Amino acid sequence: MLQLGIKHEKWMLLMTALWVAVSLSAQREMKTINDGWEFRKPADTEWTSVNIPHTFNLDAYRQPNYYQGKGLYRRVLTLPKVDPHRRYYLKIDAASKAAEVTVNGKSAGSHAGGYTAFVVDVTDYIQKENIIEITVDNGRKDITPISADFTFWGGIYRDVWLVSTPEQHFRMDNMGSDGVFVSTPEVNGQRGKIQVKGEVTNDAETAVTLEVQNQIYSPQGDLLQTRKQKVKLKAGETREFGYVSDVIANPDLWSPETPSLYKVKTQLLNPKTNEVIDEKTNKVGFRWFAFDGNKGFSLNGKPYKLRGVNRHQDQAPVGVALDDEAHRRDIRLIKELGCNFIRISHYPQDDAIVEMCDELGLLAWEEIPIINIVPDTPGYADNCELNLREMIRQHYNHPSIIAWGYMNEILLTVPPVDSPEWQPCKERTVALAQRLEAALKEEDSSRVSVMAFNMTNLYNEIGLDLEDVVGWNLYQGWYVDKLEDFNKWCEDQHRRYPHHPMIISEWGAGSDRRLHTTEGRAFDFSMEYQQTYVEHYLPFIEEKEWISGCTYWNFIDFNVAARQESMPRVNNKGLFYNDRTPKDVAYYFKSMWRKDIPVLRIASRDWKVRVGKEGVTQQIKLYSNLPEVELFVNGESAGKQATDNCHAVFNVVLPVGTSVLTAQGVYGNKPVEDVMTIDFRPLPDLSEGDELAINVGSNCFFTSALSNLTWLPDRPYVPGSWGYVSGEARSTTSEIVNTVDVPLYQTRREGEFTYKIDAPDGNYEVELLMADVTRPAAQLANLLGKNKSEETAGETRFNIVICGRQVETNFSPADGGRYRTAFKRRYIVCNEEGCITIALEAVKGKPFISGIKVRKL
Ligand code: GCB
Ligand code: CA
Repeated sequence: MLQLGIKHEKWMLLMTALWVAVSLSAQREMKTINDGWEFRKPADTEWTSVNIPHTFNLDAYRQPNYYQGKGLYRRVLTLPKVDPHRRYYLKIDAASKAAEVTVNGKSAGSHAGGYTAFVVDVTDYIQKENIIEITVDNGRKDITPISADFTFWGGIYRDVWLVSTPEQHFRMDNMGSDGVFVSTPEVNGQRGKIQVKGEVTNDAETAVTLEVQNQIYSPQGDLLQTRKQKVKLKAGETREFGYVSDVIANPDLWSPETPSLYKVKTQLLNPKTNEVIDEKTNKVGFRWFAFDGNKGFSLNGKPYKLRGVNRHQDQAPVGVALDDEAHRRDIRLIKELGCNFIRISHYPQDDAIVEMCDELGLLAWEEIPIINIVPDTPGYADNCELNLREMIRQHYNHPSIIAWGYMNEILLTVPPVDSPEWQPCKERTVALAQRLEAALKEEDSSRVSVMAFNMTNLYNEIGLDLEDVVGWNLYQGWYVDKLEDFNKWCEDQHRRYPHHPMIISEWGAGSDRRLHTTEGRAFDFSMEYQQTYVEHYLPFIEEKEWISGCTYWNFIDFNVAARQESMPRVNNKGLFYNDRTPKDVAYYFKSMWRKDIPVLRIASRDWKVRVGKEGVTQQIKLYSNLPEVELFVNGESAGKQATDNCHAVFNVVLPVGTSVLTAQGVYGNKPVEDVMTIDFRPLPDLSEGDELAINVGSNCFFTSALSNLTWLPDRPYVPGSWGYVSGEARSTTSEIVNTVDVPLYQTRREGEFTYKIDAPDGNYEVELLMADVTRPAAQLANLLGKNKSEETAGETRFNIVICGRQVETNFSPADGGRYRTAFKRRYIVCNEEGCITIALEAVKGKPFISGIKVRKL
């Protein structure tokens, strides 16, 4: 009896276990297999252990020519059992740029495209013990992008899933999509209908009759409608299903302000047992929109300005190997800034991004990366079309998406229009655009198509104006022309093509936290010029109703391995630093775009150490959406000011040392305050042993991130002080090697000139900083030839005379081929004249210096 009892218990346990196993395994199962991978490059002999998301391009943080080629991944995959009545798949959310998958040595599938997901059916290869190998290749030239201002990170940098389904399931081989598509064929304030379409596959060897059940839930979670349909499937058959729901009266509309989401649960049922065989849940937003060339954008019947940013996906130190929570964090930050729109640039991004746009309320433009030029490479156009269709099918169900894009600045690097290469290039480009436009509309006629143009009218002239909405990438006052030319460009386009709706899809200026100025100018990379630039553009965009909206370039400072400028390998036009802390300028946008909360910010977090003459005023800027603001320095009011264009600038005298700045305003009846501390240091006093450091040739203060020493902007000599006599200020965007203080060496004074520094007599250490940039580096096309004017012929040779003594004779800073290489030399000199003079005498070419530092011994 006792024995039997135990047996009985065991049997019961076994039955329970079996029952659990059967009922669980009846449905789809999905889990990540991101852990436990090994990686090597073909040339490596050793494997290293890695987790996914992973990129093999952290070298993009160090060098322009990052690795582009193959990367090998492998992993052991052990299954407790393989059920002959189930199907097994690998879903890879992104492998850049191409991937080949083998299971147990047998080829199971491949994919071309680095930004879209793909599914590989591994049912025929899978066993209990498996070796999965995935070879990726980011060097493929037949897969877009082939030229662009960002790093083509290689690797498996989004999730890898193991999916198993019963033999009947929603279609799995539909371009990485869910196989179930939802839309709102009818939507207005009074009525809404939901359409569900999809396909069911029967992988069994016998025919079956199943049911598809769709259930619609309200945003509050109430079940509103249930509809069942029969689907008869022969062995091996895939069959469509679809239905349009009954009317949902007075639907809760989706908008960025009210992101109400209905839910559609689509289930595949066994009609006899009612058992759920497969299931997909999608969220649906009721919203409609229109673009109009004259009236701009409208959402749910009302005029609506699109306010947004472009978003790249990288973050140091992991490159693009970001977890979902990092993607979601970005959408939160963008939303918090007051955006209602995002350009998911320049490529499809993680599902977490679009899901978050739906949830938090951001309208979205998503695009595939066809950039700068359409190459004449076999297979390229086919791959582009594939990637476009994949993007649309994979993200079709997201109400946030309103626009699909497929080309960015596609005429940027084309051959000149009077060259023989132009005609075939033009034909290729227009043909691809036409092909993609047709594919896009075939996939989804409920969204608009967009293309981003750069600053030439050629697009309109050769037939590239075929898309519904044009995005203009405009950089007047940065790469070219003056700030006012931005307004002129937009007005001119609107006058000539009034029916073509327009978004300002890019506009931006670079900024580097180490550079500050009171006289900002294009390409000085000061934080202040970036502010001037955006303060000019944004009011115009806001004011013109025929501009549908904008996306600032870019949300963050992002990695471009090949970019040079002040921060090599970084495009620093971000509103946020790459680590996602906001720059001061972000608060301008927040002040402009958020009216639901008070915004008041002392815009000097990026410039917390000021150096200047004692008693001379410093400018302190406040960004605010309040009508009036007041600033206090150490508790004393510096006055009240009305804000204009969401800012006010106070001129205040800061005492030496640390001061507390307090900004105050009123929102409604509530007081609002912002507080920060700022340091003020007087100009260096040589007789006190201070170091006088001069950023020769520059309008900017430069504070070294290493020593914290501030290099002062250059200026003409006046007695009693220091400065240059004659010469010309010049700058370069070329990368300078052998230094971290790159910007110091990118500006210089050139010509036969003298530098004079009034100083008490005595012995001094005089340090000269130099880097020969007469041979500029090759630059990205995006810089629009910014470096061309710098080219000078031949080498430079000169003599240097300090305090009457010739310290260098017939000297060439580029000796030994050291072009674009930073170096410093220190000279011990004796000043007997009350003034240290540094004279440059040309032997050949134009002499120059980039920086001067003086210290009394
Ligand atoms: C552009 C490109 C973008 C660049 C940007 C820039 O027009 O579309 O990819 O990063 O300019 O900063 O130059
Ligand atoms: Ca300099």
